[in-house]
Amino acid sequence: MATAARQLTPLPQLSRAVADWVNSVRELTQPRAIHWCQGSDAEARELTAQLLQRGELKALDAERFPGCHLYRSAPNDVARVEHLTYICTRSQEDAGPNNHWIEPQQAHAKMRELFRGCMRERTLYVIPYCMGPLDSPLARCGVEITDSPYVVLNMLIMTRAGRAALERIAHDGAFVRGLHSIGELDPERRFIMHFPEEHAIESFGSGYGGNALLGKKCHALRIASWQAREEGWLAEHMLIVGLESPRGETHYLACAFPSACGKTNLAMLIPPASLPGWRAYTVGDDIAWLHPGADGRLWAINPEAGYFGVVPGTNPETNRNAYEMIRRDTLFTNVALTADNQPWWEGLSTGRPVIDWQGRPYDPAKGPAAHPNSRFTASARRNPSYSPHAEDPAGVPITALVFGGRRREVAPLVYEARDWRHGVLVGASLASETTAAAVGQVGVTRRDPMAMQPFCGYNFGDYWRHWLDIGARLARPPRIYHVNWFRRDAQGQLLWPGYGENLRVLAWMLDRCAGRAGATEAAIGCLPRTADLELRGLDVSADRLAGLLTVDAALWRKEVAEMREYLGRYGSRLPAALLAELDSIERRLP
Ligand code: GTP
Ligand code: SPV
Ligand code: MN
Repeated sequence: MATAARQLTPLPQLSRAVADWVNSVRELTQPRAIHWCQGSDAEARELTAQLLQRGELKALDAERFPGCHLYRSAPNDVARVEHLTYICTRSQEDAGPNNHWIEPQQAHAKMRELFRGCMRERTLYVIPYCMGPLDSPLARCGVEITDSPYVVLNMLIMTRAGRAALERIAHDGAFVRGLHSIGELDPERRFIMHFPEEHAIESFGSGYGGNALLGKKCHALRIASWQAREEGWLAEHMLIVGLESPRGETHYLACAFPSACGKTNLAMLIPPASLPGWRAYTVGDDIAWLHPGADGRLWAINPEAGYFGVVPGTNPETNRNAYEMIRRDTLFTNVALTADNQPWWEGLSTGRPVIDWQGRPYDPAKGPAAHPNSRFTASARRNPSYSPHAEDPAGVPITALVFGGRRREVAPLVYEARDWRHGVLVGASLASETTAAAVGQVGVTRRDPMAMQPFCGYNFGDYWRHWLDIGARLARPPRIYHVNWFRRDAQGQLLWPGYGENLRVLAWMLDRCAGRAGATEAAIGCLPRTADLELRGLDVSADRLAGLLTVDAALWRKEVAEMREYLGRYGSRLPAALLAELDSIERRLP
């Protein structure tokens, strides 16, 4: 039965394929109205006004936080749900041991029953969006259908959404289909399904971040990683930062750290005062699409247009850029409030929470005031360190790739891979303590290859092979590094100050790439000696530095054995080159 759904805005007759799909979803979900997103400021203001009126958004102190709002998600819906996230390929082997899998027809049938009639009292929003600059040949488009106006507001900030994207879709003739409904926010009826072979996503029952803003992890990583293998590029969970040295040269680094392990902070880094002449420029804070260029270098674009960043820990000392950025026109999710209606979170040294993230009077006995995974949504254009090259259609050339995890021991502050092939093993070996960004236990060390464990849309064995193939195509490949800002001493104290001071480590990398910096060779790769790092003005004792740069052979033997066991799970899909690299490390260990 076709509904007489009211069209709130005229259907742009640009793409027949989009219109046909919207019609079929309308028949399935039975919305009361359809709204085609235009992407204008007026539209965002109108949606905000509606949400304020319905009590779903709260305006924050207009004087100190102009244009800022608070949204509280359902308390059972505050992070990604990896156990409910599936890759639905025809062959289970193609999804690999790294993904949950359901056969696609079965998955569609299950989702169809959930979506049937689910928008009856709701408006269906059609969000055409472009991931990447609208004029970039590296950008790719999608359309998200959702019944959550909060999702629309986020997508308007996070992507290039609206009429211009629809025009590009009409021109490209292709788009990723993302269907989303918050359903009843029932964790028992919550699934995030991906169909890489169909370039389609179906997400039901969650309104939160990576589960619901389908352009982000679902499209730009899970589906895009699949597209990237088909087309010969890489879709990665990486920030992109440009560093201008006192010599006046700018180099770009792309860095993969797992969720809530420091990408946004490194992307917006403020150089320490003791290192004059350095400047940092943000290109992206979460996702990089990397393409081999005609010049033999690797080129990167940021597919996103905004930041969906971790709030706790943001303050003028750790990240002044973010702190300034989120003082206006920002959408806060799940932070606490002060008595005078300002947002508050753990890690702020000023103000005091009186209302917690669930809207209850704050009681320390009930846990933190702000949710540990509370987030800000802000336009990249509001970032004081936004790179003037962030929207270059060709992207920026990458000098170094960096992998990093959150590890209290084993991994030193930094080491350098011998070559691309070794670097792929370094990425594949990434392990990190789990964080509040996903539902589940926090602080458990798990393997998270390339920081893509929750995000790779296919078998990791095939993915590592693809990485090796990309390297073989690069005449001037970036050097590859591993970092760990989170190493601790025996008392549990962090050894490294982190944040802006991380520049010292990045500067060493760039000097290495330019053939200027020294290193010492260890079994796991090359490490700086204390003398190779610029330590002027840094308050870290020689003991702590030594601790940061130690490679404990016994711990590394254990690490290699764990890695061998882990890689073994990928059976015949595992490239033999990675085992050869692992053997070579083991042979070199004292
Ligand atoms: P996602 O958005 O989940 O992908 O996270 P992210 O990788 O962008 O992490 P983010 O930069 O938001 O940092 C997460 C948490 O780690 C915040 O609470 C930060 O304050 C903290 N953090 C970031 N960088 C550092 C660092 O260099 N040292 C230490 N100790 N903590 C850091
Ligand atoms: C992450 O968890 O890595 C994020 C936040 O960047 S989310 O959009 O929820 O995936
Ligand atoms: Mn992320």
